[in-house]
Amino acid sequence: EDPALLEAFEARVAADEFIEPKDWMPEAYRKTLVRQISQHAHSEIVGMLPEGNWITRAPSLRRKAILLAKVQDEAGHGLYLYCAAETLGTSREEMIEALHSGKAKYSTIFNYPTLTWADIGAIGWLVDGAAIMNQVPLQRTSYGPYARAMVRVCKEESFHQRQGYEIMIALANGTAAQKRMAQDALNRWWWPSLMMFGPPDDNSPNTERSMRWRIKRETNDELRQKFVDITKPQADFLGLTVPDPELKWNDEKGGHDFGEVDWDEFYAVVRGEGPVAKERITARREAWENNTWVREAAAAHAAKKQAREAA
Ligand code: FAQ
Repeated sequence: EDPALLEAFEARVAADEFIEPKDWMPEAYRKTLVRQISQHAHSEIVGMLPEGNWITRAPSLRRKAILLAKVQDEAGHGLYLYCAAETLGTSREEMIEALHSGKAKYSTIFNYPTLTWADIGAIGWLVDGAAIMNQVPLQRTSYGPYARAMVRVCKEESFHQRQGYEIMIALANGTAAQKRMAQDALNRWWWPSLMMFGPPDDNSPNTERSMRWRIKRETNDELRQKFVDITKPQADFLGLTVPDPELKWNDEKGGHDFGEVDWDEFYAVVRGEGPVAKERITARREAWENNTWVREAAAAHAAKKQAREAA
Protein backbone atom coordinates (compact mmCIF):
# COMPACT_ATOMS: atom_id res chain seq x y z
CA GLU A 1 0.00 0.00 0.00
CA ASP A 2 1.20 3.48 -0.89
CA PRO A 3 2.51 5.13 2.34
CA ALA A 4 1.42 8.58 1.12
CA LEU A 5 -2.16 7.36 0.64
CA LEU A 6 -2.11 5.72 4.05
CA GLU A 7 -0.83 8.88 5.67
CA ALA A 8 -3.53 10.97 3.99
CA PHE A 9 -6.17 8.46 5.09
CA GLU A 10 -4.96 8.48 8.71
CA ALA A 11 -5.00 12.29 8.70
CA ARG A 12 -8.57 12.41 7.43
CA VAL A 13 -9.70 9.96 10.09
CA ALA A 14 -7.84 11.88 12.79
CA ALA A 15 -9.62 15.06 11.64
CA ASP A 16 -12.99 13.29 12.14
CA GLU A 17 -13.84 13.25 8.45
CA PHE A 18 -16.12 10.51 7.22
CA ILE A 19 -14.64 7.97 4.83
CA GLU A 20 -17.04 7.25 1.96
CA PRO A 21 -17.39 4.12 -0.24
CA LYS A 22 -15.37 5.40 -3.20
CA ASP A 23 -12.56 6.89 -1.10
CA TRP A 24 -9.22 5.15 -0.85
CA MET A 25 -8.92 3.06 2.31
CA PRO A 26 -6.40 0.51 3.61
CA GLU A 27 -7.39 -3.07 2.93
CA ALA A 28 -7.35 -3.84 6.67
CA TYR A 29 -9.81 -0.99 7.31
CA ARG A 30 -12.16 -2.38 4.66
CA LYS A 31 -11.85 -5.90 6.09
CA THR A 32 -12.45 -4.81 9.66
CA LEU A 33 -15.55 -2.92 8.63
CA VAL A 34 -16.95 -5.79 6.58
CA ARG A 35 -16.38 -8.04 9.60
CA GLN A 36 -17.93 -5.71 12.15
CA ILE A 37 -20.84 -4.42 10.05
CA SER A 38 -21.81 -7.85 8.71
CA GLN A 39 -21.62 -9.36 12.19
CA HIS A 40 -23.72 -6.51 13.48
CA ALA A 41 -26.25 -7.20 10.69
CA HIS A 42 -26.31 -10.93 11.49
CA SER A 43 -26.94 -10.09 15.14
CA GLU A 44 -29.99 -8.04 14.22
CA ILE A 45 -31.37 -10.85 12.07
CA VAL A 46 -30.62 -13.72 14.47
CA GLY A 47 -31.79 -11.38 17.25
CA MET A 48 -35.32 -11.59 15.85
CA LEU A 49 -35.55 -15.25 16.87
CA PRO A 50 -35.59 -15.12 20.71
CA GLU A 51 -38.33 -12.48 20.71
CA GLY A 52 -40.16 -13.91 17.71
CA ASN A 53 -40.66 -16.92 19.96
CA TRP A 54 -43.10 -14.86 22.07
CA ILE A 55 -45.15 -13.03 19.41
CA THR A 56 -47.94 -15.62 19.43
CA ARG A 57 -47.88 -15.80 23.24
CA ALA A 58 -47.74 -12.11 24.21
CA PRO A 59 -50.19 -11.55 27.07
CA SER A 60 -52.41 -8.96 25.36
CA LEU A 61 -53.22 -7.54 21.93
CA ARG A 62 -51.34 -4.35 22.83
CA ARG A 63 -48.21 -6.26 23.89
CA LYS A 64 -48.42 -8.36 20.75
CA ALA A 65 -48.65 -5.32 18.44
CA ILE A 66 -45.67 -3.69 20.16
CA LEU A 67 -43.53 -6.83 20.04
CA LEU A 68 -44.40 -7.44 16.39
CA ALA A 69 -43.30 -3.89 15.53
CA LYS A 70 -40.07 -4.26 17.49
CA VAL A 71 -39.10 -7.51 15.80
CA GLN A 72 -39.83 -5.94 12.40
CA ASP A 73 -37.58 -3.03 13.33
CA GLU A 74 -34.74 -5.49 13.95
CA ALA A 75 -35.22 -6.86 10.42
CA GLY A 76 -34.96 -3.30 9.11
CA HIS A 77 -31.73 -2.73 11.07
CA GLY A 78 -30.27 -5.90 9.60
CA LEU A 79 -31.13 -4.70 6.10
CA TYR A 80 -29.59 -1.21 6.52
CA LEU A 81 -26.47 -2.84 7.88
CA TYR A 82 -26.18 -5.38 5.05
CA CYS A 83 -26.52 -2.45 2.62
CA ALA A 84 -23.78 -0.52 4.45
CA ALA A 85 -21.49 -3.57 4.24
CA GLU A 86 -22.28 -4.00 0.54
CA THR A 87 -20.83 -0.54 -0.16
CA LEU A 88 -17.46 -2.05 0.83
CA GLY A 89 -17.56 -4.54 -2.02
CA THR A 90 -18.97 -7.66 -0.37
CA SER A 91 -22.23 -9.25 -1.53
CA ARG A 92 -25.32 -10.18 0.45
CA GLU A 93 -24.89 -13.82 -0.62
CA GLU A 94 -21.30 -13.95 0.64
CA MET A 95 -22.33 -12.52 4.00
CA ILE A 96 -25.28 -14.87 4.45
CA GLU A 97 -23.15 -17.84 3.43
CA ALA A 98 -20.56 -16.85 6.05
CA LEU A 99 -23.29 -16.75 8.72
CA HIS A 100 -24.79 -20.08 7.73
CA SER A 101 -21.43 -21.86 7.56
CA GLY A 102 -20.44 -20.56 11.00
CA LYS A 103 -17.57 -18.48 9.59
CA ALA A 104 -19.12 -15.16 10.61
CA LYS A 105 -20.05 -14.49 14.19
CA TYR A 106 -23.13 -12.85 15.63
CA SER A 107 -23.66 -11.56 19.15
CA THR A 108 -23.36 -14.22 21.84
CA ILE A 109 -26.47 -12.84 23.53
CA PHE A 110 -28.84 -14.39 21.00
CA ASN A 111 -27.74 -17.93 21.89
CA TYR A 112 -29.71 -17.89 25.13
CA PRO A 113 -33.33 -19.08 25.28
CA THR A 114 -36.40 -16.93 26.12
CA LEU A 115 -38.16 -19.03 28.75
CA THR A 116 -40.86 -16.69 30.08
CA TRP A 117 -42.67 -13.48 29.12
CA ALA A 118 -40.40 -11.59 31.54
CA ASP A 119 -37.49 -12.42 29.21
CA ILE A 120 -39.06 -10.13 26.64
CA GLY A 121 -38.98 -7.32 29.21
CA ALA A 122 -35.40 -8.16 30.18
CA ILE A 123 -34.24 -8.26 26.56
CA GLY A 124 -35.71 -4.83 25.80
CA TRP A 125 -34.34 -3.34 29.00
CA LEU A 126 -30.89 -4.98 29.08
CA VAL A 127 -30.08 -6.23 25.58
CA ASP A 128 -31.42 -3.20 23.73
CA GLY A 129 -29.97 -1.07 26.53
CA ALA A 130 -26.52 -2.55 25.95
CA ALA A 131 -26.98 -2.28 22.18
CA ILE A 132 -27.71 1.48 22.44
CA MET A 133 -24.75 2.04 24.73
CA ASN A 134 -22.55 0.52 22.01
CA GLN A 135 -24.34 2.09 19.03
CA VAL A 136 -24.66 5.73 20.11
CA PRO A 137 -20.88 6.22 19.75
CA LEU A 138 -21.05 4.36 16.42
CA GLN A 139 -23.08 7.25 15.02
CA ARG A 140 -19.65 8.91 14.87
CA THR A 141 -17.80 5.91 13.48
CA SER A 142 -15.42 6.93 10.68
CA TYR A 143 -17.18 5.07 7.85
CA GLY A 144 -20.04 7.26 6.56
CA PRO A 145 -22.63 4.64 5.55
CA TYR A 146 -22.25 2.80 8.90
CA ALA A 147 -22.49 6.03 10.91
CA ARG A 148 -25.62 7.15 9.07
CA ALA A 149 -27.32 3.76 9.46
CA MET A 150 -26.74 4.04 13.21
CA VAL A 151 -28.74 7.27 13.53
CA ARG A 152 -32.09 5.70 12.77
CA VAL A 153 -31.17 2.42 14.44
CA CYS A 154 -30.43 4.24 17.71
CA LYS A 155 -33.78 6.06 17.65
CA GLU A 156 -35.60 2.78 17.23
CA GLU A 157 -33.47 1.01 19.84
CA SER A 158 -34.33 3.59 22.44
CA PHE A 159 -38.04 2.88 21.88
CA HIS A 160 -37.22 -0.83 22.23
CA GLN A 161 -35.39 -0.24 25.49
CA ARG A 162 -38.32 1.69 26.93
CA GLN A 163 -40.87 -0.91 25.91
CA GLY A 164 -38.77 -3.56 27.66
CA TYR A 165 -38.37 -1.51 30.80
CA GLU A 166 -42.11 -0.83 30.84
CA ILE A 167 -42.78 -4.59 30.77
CA MET A 168 -40.38 -4.94 33.73
CA ILE A 169 -42.21 -2.15 35.61
CA ALA A 170 -45.54 -3.90 35.10
CA LEU A 171 -44.15 -7.25 36.29
CA ALA A 172 -42.17 -5.83 39.21
CA ASN A 173 -45.31 -4.08 40.46
CA GLY A 174 -47.57 -7.04 39.76
CA THR A 175 -48.29 -10.17 41.80
CA ALA A 176 -45.57 -11.90 43.82
CA ALA A 177 -45.28 -14.52 41.08
CA GLN A 178 -44.83 -11.84 38.41
CA LYS A 179 -42.15 -10.13 40.44
CA ARG A 180 -40.33 -13.46 40.87
CA MET A 181 -40.52 -13.96 37.11
CA ALA A 182 -38.98 -10.51 36.55
CA GLN A 183 -36.17 -11.26 39.02
CA ASP A 184 -35.50 -14.62 37.39
CA ALA A 185 -35.21 -12.96 33.97
CA LEU A 186 -32.78 -10.37 35.36
CA ASN A 187 -30.74 -13.18 36.92
CA ARG A 188 -30.44 -15.00 33.61
CA TRP A 189 -29.86 -11.99 31.28
CA TRP A 190 -27.55 -9.81 33.38
CA TRP A 191 -24.22 -11.54 32.75
CA PRO A 192 -24.84 -12.37 29.08
CA SER A 193 -25.70 -8.65 28.59
CA LEU A 194 -22.30 -7.63 29.98
CA MET A 195 -20.70 -10.06 27.50
CA MET A 196 -22.24 -8.14 24.58
CA PHE A 197 -19.48 -5.53 24.90
CA GLY A 198 -16.85 -8.09 23.97
CA PRO A 199 -13.71 -9.32 25.75
CA PRO A 200 -11.81 -7.13 28.24
CA ASP A 201 -9.68 -4.46 26.55
CA ASP A 202 -6.41 -6.22 27.36
CA ASN A 203 -7.75 -9.29 25.57
CA SER A 204 -9.42 -7.57 22.64
CA PRO A 205 -7.24 -8.01 19.53
CA ASN A 206 -9.15 -5.47 17.42
CA THR A 207 -9.70 -2.59 19.82
CA GLU A 208 -6.43 -0.69 19.51
CA ARG A 209 -6.47 -0.36 15.74
CA SER A 210 -10.22 0.14 15.54
CA MET A 211 -9.92 3.01 18.04
CA ARG A 212 -7.10 4.58 16.02
CA TRP A 213 -9.14 4.36 12.83
CA ARG A 214 -12.18 5.62 14.75
CA ILE A 215 -14.23 2.62 13.76
CA LYS A 216 -14.78 2.17 17.50
CA ARG A 217 -15.09 5.36 19.53
CA GLU A 218 -15.05 3.76 22.97
CA THR A 219 -13.47 0.57 24.20
CA ASN A 220 -15.28 -2.59 25.30
CA ASP A 221 -14.53 -1.98 29.01
CA GLU A 222 -15.49 1.71 28.89
CA LEU A 223 -18.90 0.86 27.44
CA ARG A 224 -19.43 -2.04 29.86
CA GLN A 225 -18.72 0.29 32.80
CA LYS A 226 -21.19 2.89 31.51
CA PHE A 227 -23.84 0.23 31.05
CA VAL A 228 -23.46 -1.03 34.63
CA ASP A 229 -23.56 2.53 36.00
CA ILE A 230 -26.77 3.38 34.14
CA THR A 231 -28.54 0.08 34.69
CA LYS A 232 -27.99 -0.49 38.43
CA PRO A 233 -30.27 2.43 39.50
CA GLN A 234 -32.89 1.18 37.03
CA ALA A 235 -32.86 -2.21 38.79
CA ASP A 236 -33.19 -0.41 42.14
CA PHE A 237 -36.23 1.47 40.86
CA LEU A 238 -37.81 -1.86 39.91
CA GLY A 239 -37.04 -3.26 43.38
CA LEU A 240 -35.01 -6.04 41.74
CA THR A 241 -31.53 -7.26 42.66
CA VAL A 242 -28.68 -7.39 40.16
CA PRO A 243 -27.17 -10.90 40.51
CA ASP A 244 -23.68 -9.70 41.40
CA PRO A 245 -22.66 -9.63 45.08
CA GLU A 246 -19.59 -7.54 44.20
CA LEU A 247 -21.60 -4.75 42.59
CA LYS A 248 -21.23 -1.58 44.62
CA TRP A 249 -20.70 2.15 44.14
CA ASN A 250 -17.09 3.30 44.26
CA ASP A 251 -16.97 6.98 45.17
CA GLU A 252 -13.34 7.38 44.22
CA LYS A 253 -13.74 6.21 40.64
CA GLY A 254 -17.21 7.70 40.32
CA GLY A 255 -18.60 4.41 39.06
CA HIS A 256 -19.57 0.95 40.22
CA ASP A 257 -17.21 -1.87 40.97
CA PHE A 258 -18.56 -5.14 39.70
CA GLY A 259 -17.72 -8.83 39.55
CA GLU A 260 -15.82 -10.64 36.81
CA VAL A 261 -17.74 -11.88 33.79
CA ASP A 262 -17.38 -15.64 33.25
CA TRP A 263 -15.08 -15.34 30.24
CA ASP A 264 -14.92 -19.11 29.76
CA GLU A 265 -18.64 -19.07 29.15
CA PHE A 266 -18.24 -16.11 26.78
CA TYR A 267 -15.60 -17.84 24.65
CA ALA A 268 -17.58 -21.07 24.61
CA VAL A 269 -20.61 -19.19 23.26
CA VAL A 270 -18.41 -17.35 20.72
CA ARG A 271 -17.19 -20.78 19.55
CA GLY A 272 -20.82 -21.70 18.84
CA GLU A 273 -21.48 -23.69 22.01
CA GLY A 274 -24.28 -21.45 23.33
CA PRO A 275 -27.38 -23.07 24.86
CA VAL A 276 -29.51 -22.66 21.71
CA ALA A 277 -26.83 -21.89 19.09
CA LYS A 278 -27.71 -24.88 16.88
CA GLU A 279 -31.40 -23.98 16.88
CA ARG A 280 -30.62 -20.40 15.88
CA ILE A 281 -28.51 -21.29 12.85
CA THR A 282 -30.89 -24.06 11.81
CA ALA A 283 -33.77 -21.57 11.92
CA ARG A 284 -31.82 -19.11 9.73
CA ARG A 285 -30.81 -21.79 7.21
CA GLU A 286 -34.35 -23.09 6.95
CA ALA A 287 -35.74 -19.58 6.48
CA TRP A 288 -33.21 -18.97 3.68
CA GLU A 289 -33.99 -22.28 1.93
CA ASN A 290 -37.77 -22.13 2.34
CA ASN A 291 -37.86 -18.61 0.93
CA THR A 292 -35.74 -19.28 -2.16
CA TRP A 293 -38.89 -18.96 -4.28
CA VAL A 294 -39.50 -15.42 -2.98
CA ARG A 295 -36.01 -14.29 -4.03
CA GLU A 296 -36.39 -16.02 -7.41
CA ALA A 297 -39.80 -14.45 -8.00
CA ALA A 298 -38.50 -10.99 -7.07
CA ALA A 299 -35.52 -11.38 -9.41
CA ALA A 300 -37.74 -12.61 -12.26
CA HIS A 301 -40.11 -9.69 -11.73
CA ALA A 302 -37.23 -7.19 -11.73
CA ALA A 303 -35.80 -8.69 -14.94
CA LYS A 304 -39.18 -8.51 -16.68
CA LYS A 305 -39.70 -4.93 -15.59
CA GLN A 306 -36.24 -3.97 -16.81
CA ALA A 307 -36.83 -5.65 -20.18
CA ARG A 308 -40.17 -3.82 -20.54
CA GLU A 309 -38.58 -0.48 -19.71
CA ALA A 310 -35.72 -1.10 -22.16
CA ALA A 311 -38.18 -1.96 -24.97
N1 FAQ B 1 -20.47 -11.97 20.53
O1 FAQ B 1 -11.33 -7.68 19.38
P1 FAQ B 1 -12.75 -7.71 19.81
C1 FAQ B 1 -28.27 -5.94 18.44
C2 FAQ B 1 -15.68 -11.39 18.88
S1 FAQ B 1 -26.89 -5.49 19.34
C3 FAQ B 1 -19.83 -12.63 19.55
O2 FAQ B 1 -13.12 -6.91 21.00
P2 FAQ B 1 -14.30 -5.97 18.09
C4 FAQ B 1 -29.54 -5.19 18.66
C5 FAQ B 1 -15.27 -10.37 17.86
O3 FAQ B 1 -16.14 -10.35 16.76
C6 FAQ B 1 -25.64 -6.74 19.11
N2 FAQ B 1 -18.56 -12.36 19.20
O4 FAQ B 1 -13.67 -7.36 18.55
C7 FAQ B 1 -30.67 -6.08 19.01
C8 FAQ B 1 -13.86 -10.79 17.53
O5 FAQ B 1 -13.89 -11.93 16.65
P3 FAQ B 1 -13.57 -11.78 15.06
C9 FAQ B 1 -24.77 -6.50 17.92
C10 FAQ B 1 -17.93 -11.36 19.87
O6 FAQ B 1 -15.04 -6.21 16.82
C11 FAQ B 1 -31.19 -6.02 20.28
C12 FAQ B 1 -13.36 -11.35 18.85
O7 FAQ B 1 -14.52 -11.67 19.62
N3 FAQ B 1 -24.04 -5.27 18.02
O8 FAQ B 1 -28.12 -6.84 17.69
C13 FAQ B 1 -18.55 -10.64 20.89
O9 FAQ B 1 -13.29 -4.89 18.10
C14 FAQ B 1 -32.25 -6.84 20.67
C15 FAQ B 1 -12.48 -10.37 19.59
O10 FAQ B 1 -13.19 -9.22 20.07
C16 FAQ B 1 -22.90 -5.08 17.35
O11 FAQ B 1 -22.45 -5.94 16.63
C17 FAQ B 1 -19.88 -10.98 21.23
N4 FAQ B 1 -20.55 -10.36 22.23
O12 FAQ B 1 -15.36 -5.61 19.26
C18 FAQ B 1 -31.24 -6.96 18.11
C19 FAQ B 1 -22.24 -3.74 17.52
N5 FAQ B 1 -17.68 -9.73 21.37
O13 FAQ B 1 -14.70 -10.99 14.47
C20 FAQ B 1 -32.32 -7.78 18.47
C21 FAQ B 1 -21.09 -3.51 16.59
C22 FAQ B 1 -16.55 -9.90 20.66
O14 FAQ B 1 -12.26 -11.06 14.96
C23 FAQ B 1 -32.82 -7.71 19.77
N6 FAQ B 1 -19.94 -4.27 16.95
N7 FAQ B 1 -16.69 -10.89 19.78
O15 FAQ B 1 -13.55 -13.18 14.56
C24 FAQ B 1 -18.99 -3.85 17.85
O16 FAQ B 1 -19.10 -2.80 18.44
C25 FAQ B 1 -17.77 -4.72 18.06
O17 FAQ B 1 -17.67 -5.60 16.97
C26 FAQ B 1 -17.78 -5.51 19.40
C27 FAQ B 1 -16.51 -6.40 19.45
C28 FAQ B 1 -17.75 -4.54 20.58
C29 FAQ B 1 -19.01 -6.42 19.51
